[in-house]
Amino acid sequence: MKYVISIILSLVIIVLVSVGTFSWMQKQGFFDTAVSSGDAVTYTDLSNRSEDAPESEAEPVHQLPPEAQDNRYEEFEATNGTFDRVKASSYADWQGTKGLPSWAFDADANTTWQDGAKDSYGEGEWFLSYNADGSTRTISSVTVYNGYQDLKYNNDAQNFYQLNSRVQDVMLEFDDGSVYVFTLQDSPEAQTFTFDEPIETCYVKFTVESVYQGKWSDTCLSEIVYR
Ligand SMILES: [Ca+2]
Repeated sequence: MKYVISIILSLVIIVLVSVGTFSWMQKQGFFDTAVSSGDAVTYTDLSNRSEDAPESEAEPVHQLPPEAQDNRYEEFEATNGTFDRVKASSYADWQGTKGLPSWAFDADANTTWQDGAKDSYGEGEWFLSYNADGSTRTISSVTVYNGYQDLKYNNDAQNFYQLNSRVQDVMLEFDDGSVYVFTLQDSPEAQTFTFDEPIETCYVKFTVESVYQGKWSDTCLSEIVYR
């Protein structure tokens, strides 16, 4: 029994001495790292890195803009090729007047989009063209049929092309961040603009920057064709 008590006491003393020594060494800075005060510690957060993330020659990321998922803008089918969906910032839909966004993308120059902004001529209104499956297309040019083209409303007795407003300056945006601007003539003739290099993109955003003002503030576009 005496031996057992001695062993226990010895162990307690050893533990107390060890703890005391450790505390003293800690206070003396024995365990401090070699970083001197004032050095900034930097680290790389790996939590968002995927295993197969490309290193240097990264593939371009083709991502639709937020408007494509924004339910405030109605989605329409586009049937004139290249992209199969279109949204617009506004469109006319009131008594006696209708101008759906899809009518500027239906391969028919006699059907027409009209802007839905009641207190402006439609400056800043836009179309977003994309595919339902998010896939890309390679675009070399854009052809625009400006204004209200329907021949049955454009005759000697009346001229809806002149009465409505037409688009003047246009801005085009692509998913790689590139931006193109061009100026349309005030003419119902087809007008084509060709890019220096074809652009692979999952969307094109077409924004009306300025207009040729008609008697009415409704700005019209009869067809926009990306090829
Ligand atoms: Ca049309």
